[in-house]
Amino acid sequence: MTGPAWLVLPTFNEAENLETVVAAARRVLGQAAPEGFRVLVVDDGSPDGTGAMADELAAAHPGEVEVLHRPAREGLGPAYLAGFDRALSAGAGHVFEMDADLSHDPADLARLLDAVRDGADLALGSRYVAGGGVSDWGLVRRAISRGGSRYARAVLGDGFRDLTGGFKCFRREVLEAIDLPTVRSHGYAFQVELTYRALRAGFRVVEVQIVFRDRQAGVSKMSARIAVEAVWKVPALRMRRP
Ligand SMILES: Nc1nc2c(ncn2[C@@H]2O[C@H](COP(=O)(O)OP(=O)(O)OP(=O)(O)O)[C@@H](O)[C@H]2O)c(=O)[nH]1
Ligand SMILES: [Mg+2]
Repeated sequence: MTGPAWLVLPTFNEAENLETVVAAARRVLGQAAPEGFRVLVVDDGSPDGTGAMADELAAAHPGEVEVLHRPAREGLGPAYLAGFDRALSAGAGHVFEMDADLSHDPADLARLLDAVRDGADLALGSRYVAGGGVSDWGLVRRAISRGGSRYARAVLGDGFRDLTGGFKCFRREVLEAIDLPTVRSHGYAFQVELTYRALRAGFRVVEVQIVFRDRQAGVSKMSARIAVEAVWKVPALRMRRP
């Protein structure tokens, strides 16, 4: 018997998306996770009131929704690390990562969990395997994302199609084994680094096709700094290979 499934949902100014994404995640996990589930919103003091809204959802759905408030915006990586800590110490059996802007379809949580139940240690939502894709992105954004994944694949040489995505399901043993306190990356590099560490530790990683949808509400937090970090961090991961 494994512990409940925890969904870690990092938010920065997602007031327009939060209610919808939490409701959908509760619905899907309520069906898909017989061991129970928890939605953990990790908010970095969003000025648009996302944190207060998350508190209201937690009060309305005790035992299903919980909030971790962090005082300042520190980036996606540190928010996830804080969320993983909370989930693991509360006894999570599986831990999900998912964007809160509805780019990731909460319905796919069930398929990621199935992949892990079928024997994977880590399931990656993948845009670049058969059946996966990206809707509504322009040519430039598509090219940057595909190029980023090709780059990570070439440097790390692992054969995975989509290494920069942030829709994942981990067995708790993976997060326990990969020495989270020493992870320092923030954006896309954070996603590459976690997967790379899991592979190096000998875990079985599979890709599950997903269709990524551009955010319909709210503002993107992607920045040049995050992309630049990935350009130098990915080879740095490789160099640390024992
Ligand atoms: N807690 C926290 N969450 C963040 C931070 N930066 C981004 N997020 C959240 O992480 C998820 C992904 O961020 P996005 O802004 O969608 O970034 P993106 O997906 O790279 O960019 P778009 O495709 O343009 O939306 C969203 O749920 C954001 O609200 C941060 O510094 N702290
Ligand atoms: Mg997004």
